[in-house]
Order: sequence, then structure tokens, then C-alpha cells
Amino acid sequence: MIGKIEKYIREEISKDGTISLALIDSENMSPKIATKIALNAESCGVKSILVGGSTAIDQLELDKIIKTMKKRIKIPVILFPGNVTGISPNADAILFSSLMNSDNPYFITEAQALGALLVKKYNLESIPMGYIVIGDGGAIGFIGRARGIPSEKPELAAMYSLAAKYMGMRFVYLEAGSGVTSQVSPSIVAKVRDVFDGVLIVGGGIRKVEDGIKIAKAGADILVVGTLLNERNFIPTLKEIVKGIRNVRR
Ligand code: 1GP
Repeated sequence: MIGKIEKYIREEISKDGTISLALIDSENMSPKIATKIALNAESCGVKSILVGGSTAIDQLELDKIIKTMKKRIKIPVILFPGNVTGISPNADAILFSSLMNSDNPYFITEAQALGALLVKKYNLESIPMGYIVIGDGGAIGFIGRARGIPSEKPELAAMYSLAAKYMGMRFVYLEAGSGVTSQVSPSIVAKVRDVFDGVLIVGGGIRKVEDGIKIAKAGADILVVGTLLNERNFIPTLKEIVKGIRNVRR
């Protein structure tokens, strides 16, 4: 069943064409700094804050960050967990993901089984998502033992995305990896868009409006921006990205 947060995300996509979400890595900042970044990102027009990270293991700190942030921002906070430690009762929803091209079953179904009862206990809205690593995937590629899809093989990404759809996943996230220098290529995004009619998220290495526009034009519904937020004055660039990708869908 589609919950309140997913409904909100879908409505924002219908209105704007392509939307941006800001990713905060709970491992690398204090609740105060994270909240300041979230407030600034909100002022740029991002539609939600994702909180997570492939090496985020401090669940207490994650919870503190989300609690502090929730007091100040209006947009929803969605968990983007890299492991069972990425679950907090104070978030609005969770991207309940399977790392589809991992070589390790832990990241495909085992962590999900371990975390599922906690999601239920906390009454978190669960958004089913196929998570697919493209290229070497940086930290998540390494930690998640992903067999990254080569950039020149868009049809492989399409196969995985279609499989995600047939397994009932309403979201697919094409991940190049946090802080990487080459983003998911527009040809991969376009090939996936041809077969996947759910919500298509793309992230990894997006720091310039030009990169965002190419990915949005290829058919992404959502762009995730993370590393850019570590820059002292990210506001003008993030505003440019949010504005630049609006209504440029193919
Ligand atoms: C990482 O896709 C996200 O999981 C965001 O990547 O940090 O490179 O923006 P960046």
C-alpha cells in the first residue's frame, strides 16, 4: 500500500517533473551541523532529506540527528539505510532497499529480514526499492560487495530494473557512489526509463547543474545530492540544480 510520504513524493514529481533530495551522511556530522545543512537544503527547494550512509553504524547518533532536524524542518526525513543500524523511529519513512547486484545475500535479503521487525515496531512507512550500483560504486560498492554494472552496458541496468518492477519494487535507485567523479550515464538512465515506470532515483557525483540536467532529461524522477552539501557555500549550486532540473523530463 502506498503511504503518505510516497504519495507526497509522487505528487511533487507530477508537479515539478524532476525533484531533488538532499542526502545527509549521519556518520560524519553533529546533529547541529546536520540540522543547519538540512534547513539550508530545504530553503533551496529539495523535497525531502535522506539520512543514511553505507558505513553509518551509530544508531544513537542517527536518531539524535533526526530528532534535532525534525524540530526545525518541514519536509519529510526519509531513511536511506546501508545496514540494520540505519533505522530510527523518528523518521517519516524508510527506503526499504535490496542491493540487487550484490554478490552477498546479506545485502539482498538478510539485512532486510533482520531490520523488518524494527520497521514494523517503529511503524515506519516502508517504500520498497531496488538499489542498483553502477560502476565501482565507491564506498557502497565496496561495503555492499556489489558487482557494479559497467557504464557501457545500459541493458544490464535495464534488466535489473525490470526485475525490480516485477518483484513489486515501486522505486529504483541507480547509484554511482557517494563522491565519485563520474555520474550514472544518461544512456543508462534512458535505458532504465524505457522499462521501469516506477519512481526512478539517480545519485552519485552530482555537483553541477549540467550533470543534473542530463540525467533529468534522460528520464530520472529524483536526483540525490549528498557530497555537495559538505561544501561551505552549497546554496547557490543546489538552488541552480533544483531549478535547472524542473520540467526538463524527456
Ligand atoms: C550517495 O547517491 C548518493 O548514496 C549521493 O551521492 O554524495 O556524490 O552526491 P553524492
